[in-house]
Amino acid sequence: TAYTALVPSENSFIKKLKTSGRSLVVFYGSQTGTGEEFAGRLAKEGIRYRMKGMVADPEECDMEELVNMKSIPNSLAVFCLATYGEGDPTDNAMEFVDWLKNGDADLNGLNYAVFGLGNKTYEHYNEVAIYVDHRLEQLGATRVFELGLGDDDANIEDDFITWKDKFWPAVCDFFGIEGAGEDVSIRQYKLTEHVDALPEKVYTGEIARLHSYKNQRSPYDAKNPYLAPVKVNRELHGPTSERSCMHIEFDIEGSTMRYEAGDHLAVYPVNNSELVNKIGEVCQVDLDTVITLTNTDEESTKKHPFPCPCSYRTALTHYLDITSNPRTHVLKELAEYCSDQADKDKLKLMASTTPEGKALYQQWITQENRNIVHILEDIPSLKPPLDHLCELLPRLQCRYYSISSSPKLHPTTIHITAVVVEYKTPTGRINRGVTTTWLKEKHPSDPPCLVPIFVRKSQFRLPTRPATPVIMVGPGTGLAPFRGFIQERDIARKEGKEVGDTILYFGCRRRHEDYLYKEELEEFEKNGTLKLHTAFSREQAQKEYVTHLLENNKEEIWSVIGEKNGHIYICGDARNMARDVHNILVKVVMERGKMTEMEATAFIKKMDTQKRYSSDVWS
Ligand code: FMN
Repeated sequence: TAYTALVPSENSFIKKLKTSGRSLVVFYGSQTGTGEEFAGRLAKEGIRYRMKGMVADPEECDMEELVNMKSIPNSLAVFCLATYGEGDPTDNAMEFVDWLKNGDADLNGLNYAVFGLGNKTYEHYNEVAIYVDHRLEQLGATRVFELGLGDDDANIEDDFITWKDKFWPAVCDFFGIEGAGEDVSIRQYKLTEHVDALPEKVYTGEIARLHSYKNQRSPYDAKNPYLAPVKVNRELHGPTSERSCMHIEFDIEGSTMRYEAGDHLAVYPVNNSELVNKIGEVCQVDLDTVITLTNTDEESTKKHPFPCPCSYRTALTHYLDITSNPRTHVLKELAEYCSDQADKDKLKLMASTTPEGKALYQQWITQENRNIVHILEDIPSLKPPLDHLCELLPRLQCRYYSISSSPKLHPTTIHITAVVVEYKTPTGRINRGVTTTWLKEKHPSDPPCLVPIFVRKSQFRLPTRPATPVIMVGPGTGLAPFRGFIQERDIARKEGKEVGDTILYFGCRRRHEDYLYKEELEEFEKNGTLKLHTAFSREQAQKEYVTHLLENNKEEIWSVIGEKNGHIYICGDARNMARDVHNILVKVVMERGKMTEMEATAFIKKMDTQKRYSSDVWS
């Protein structure tokens, strides 16, 4: 409105920068916290170069103010931006990117740099960062340092620190800053211990609103999850399988929660109590101490790193990620708390960007897969204050699962299909997936086991007209969303609607071992709802996968996608499967559609834009 243009609002980052004597602002587009963490690290490091920095969430800022950045002398705006889905910005950067796209702001005089967060297994690798970097220049801004791209499939931490190492000298060059200051670690949060905290004022695991788990109020979302009772928890694998796959049904009756087949279910997990206790022992702290961590930067919109006040136990159980491999800046800050010089040197080396340091981090942290508990165990002289550790650890994230039911058949329950993650690390330890291990123990009971969940809408949808034929490629738990799709097509058929072919490609190791929902699928096949193609990779000498079946069914594929304007869906955790399927489709279109490779690729691309070619893949 005209108002905000005249009077700097709460959301004026320029005003904040000016009143606190800062010249560096680091914006982040982040969904699961990595981009936010990187932004925080950059803002903090600015002080070494006499550029006092501030982190900012574009969703909470008037981004139009970028045109006025030049009113702050020697100022710099950095953007740490993740890419999602089909090359989309994160929720919090959506509006900003739209503004760049649709507007024609004059950004002359704005100095900037962009670091992108992405994953090479996705087709639209780092598209948001690439676009923003290019668009800012187009609008007249000055690129101070080249675009950096982080690949979360390889080692994004390495990509980031390598970029950062060259970024700062370039910034110094650009602004004529001479010599870096001391590399001192400054605490971001101040500790308060509460001796007589009133229990009703203390958070016990709520994501945002105090007592939100006691008095639940819809609508439910990421900040306000619904505590759903577990109604069913059943093993899907046969007794000979060495793995476990759970079919879980959450009760949503009376919650007003709605979902559609193809949506995702987010689950907030809880950390294992043995790991939590171990940290308490090493740090020699009573985990039931109630604390508040308060940001020392008063301008920051983030007052606390997690809901405070809460006990250390709550923080370590509900709010902090204690099972991932810690990033280098955590090791660097922890190094100061080693009483043994050799231990200190080792941590510092791992946090450095020297080739030896990177190699050691790669081996000792990444390959040998150590989490914070393993590090504390293996470096006995390391005794960090627990409040500092809590400041450094990243937030525990919710996990997303493809919903495996249709609301048309199951209006009051949401189903998921999840493999229990458990493996031995090179140091002989057993690592367990936080969420699946926790869910494994949740069975129907009275009182019920409650799990904090919310539904995230997806783009993964059946065609609006049931008459449109569909091909679904879903090996392993990639079957999940298709179970919902098939249920929906079955209902349409039983209602007497005209339903096009519903074709499923499913694959697993052996039919008696990990063939998920075998009876259900065979029943759908028998009643005429489903055409089923199965590949059992380990039942014969020659490995057979769904991709092999696709290669042998070119006629059927072309009939669906070429002749009947049908849809094709791919889902699964097979890293390269989506690419393989894409290549096979190009071949099918070339052969059956009599097109050149270029025309065939364009044909598939068009299916993509028409939402007739969708994938829901994870790696
Ligand atoms: N990276 C890409 O480069 N392109 C994508 O299209 C893309 N889609 C993603 C979709 C999902 C569901 C997930 C979980 C990740 C995707 N990624 C993609 C990778 C993320 O951008 C990457 O992991 C990044 O580090 C996340 O940053 P954040 O923690 O700040 O949200």
